Amino acid sequence: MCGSCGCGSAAVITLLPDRPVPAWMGGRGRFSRRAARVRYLHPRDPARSDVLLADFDHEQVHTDHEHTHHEHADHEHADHEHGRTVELQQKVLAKNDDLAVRNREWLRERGILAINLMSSPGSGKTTLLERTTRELAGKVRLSVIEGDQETALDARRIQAAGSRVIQINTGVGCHLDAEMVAHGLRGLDPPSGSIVVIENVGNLVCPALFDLGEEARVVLASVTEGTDKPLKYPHMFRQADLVLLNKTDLLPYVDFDMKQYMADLRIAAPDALLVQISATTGDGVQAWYDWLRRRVPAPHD
Ligand SMILES: Nc1nc2c(ncn2[C@@H]2O[C@H](COP(=O)(O)OP(=O)(O)OP(=O)(O)O)[C@@H](O)[C@H]2O)c(=O)[nH]1
Ligand SMILES: [Mg+2]
Repeated sequence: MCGSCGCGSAAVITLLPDRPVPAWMGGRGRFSRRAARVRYLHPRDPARSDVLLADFDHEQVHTDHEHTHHEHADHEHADHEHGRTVELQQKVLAKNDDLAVRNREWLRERGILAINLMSSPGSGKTTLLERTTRELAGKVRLSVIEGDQETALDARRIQAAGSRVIQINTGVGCHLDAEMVAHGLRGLDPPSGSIVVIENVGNLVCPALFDLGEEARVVLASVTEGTDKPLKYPHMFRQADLVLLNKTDLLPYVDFDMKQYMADLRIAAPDALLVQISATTGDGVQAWYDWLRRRVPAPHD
């Protein structure tokens, strides 16, 4: 899991004896500081775009790791023959879950539905959201939270397509968390009766662990990633309400076994709906639009 921020709280890490122990695990290595920034891009007015809404870091979270480490060092560190095993604490995830509950309440009180869109890097999340923005304009009120380690490139694409958008840059972090999304939601201020799609940082591992307060989870896979992903990344697929299999226009050119994929997905995510799409050509996207439209919440007065 993500060693940079220690978010894999239940992870067991084995350090080889000749490697320096990083500071957050009690060694003298460099302390890893994780910053996050939230920026707003107005859909039409560049003068009101790129406003820095929040600039915060997660030093406290890391300090908690350190603190816990020193307090419980005797219990948690076991010396093994070939290394040192450290069990990290559940604190980060527990704190995140509390904040996610608050996000969910915040959204429910306002009649807003949030969807957590997750995938590997480059599966086509932003391409799909650009098309969705254009094709559902005037039918569904949509806004987007963009999560990337750096740049506002994806937010600018969404802005150009016409949706309200907030970019969250996670620095070294490899996933969004509920605190970042809370900042993003307040900056975005989506209207009642609308949908917010949260494009998570491209990563098939860590985002699956972090509840953001969403109502539904969508995993976007693509045929160029290979057939075996549901079995190799079961945590990501297990929690999906909908799996979109993208880039089907490339099926004639890639080695992808659709029958095997469907069978494996049934094992990893028995209840997930599978929809085959091409975000580039638009094939199959109507089923995604129908799925979205069925979930539009009633606006509050
Ligand atoms: N052939 C084909 N290419 C696609 C399709 N969808 C996206 N792409 C291409 O895939 C590349 C990555 O697309 P993005 O939409 O940026 O992917 P992403 O998941 O948002 O990427 P990250 O935000 O970096 O994780 C781009 O070159 C897209 O043009 C598709 O359905 N078919
Ligand atoms: Mg993207």
